Amino acid sequence: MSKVEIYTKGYCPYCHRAKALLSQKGVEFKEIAIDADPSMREVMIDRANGGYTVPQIFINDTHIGGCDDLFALESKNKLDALLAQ
Ligand SMILES: N[C@@H](CCC(=O)N[C@@H](CS)C(=O)NCC(=O)O)C(=O)O
Repeated sequence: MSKVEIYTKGYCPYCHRAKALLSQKGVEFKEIAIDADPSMREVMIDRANGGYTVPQIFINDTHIGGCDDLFALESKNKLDALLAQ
């Protein structure tokens, strides 16, 4: 099963949308709430090569991007293969 990590904030419609898609697919993910632990914001920005909006999503340590990027993979039928790795 793939390792899925998602950096989030509490009030973030894009985060909710991304998590809903993953949940709908039955994917387990690790959520890192950067508002609960601000030091994680720096970690997120570093791992996301400067990406500072939430969510930032990683599958098996590969940076996927944000919610729109996740849905773009889904619409190209590429997400399931990544999640199956
Ligand atoms: N296109 C981005 C939009 C993400 C976005 O705008 N997120 C908002 C929160 S919902 C954000 O991070 N705003 C800047 C901030 O909170 O510092 C995506 O699909 O993930």
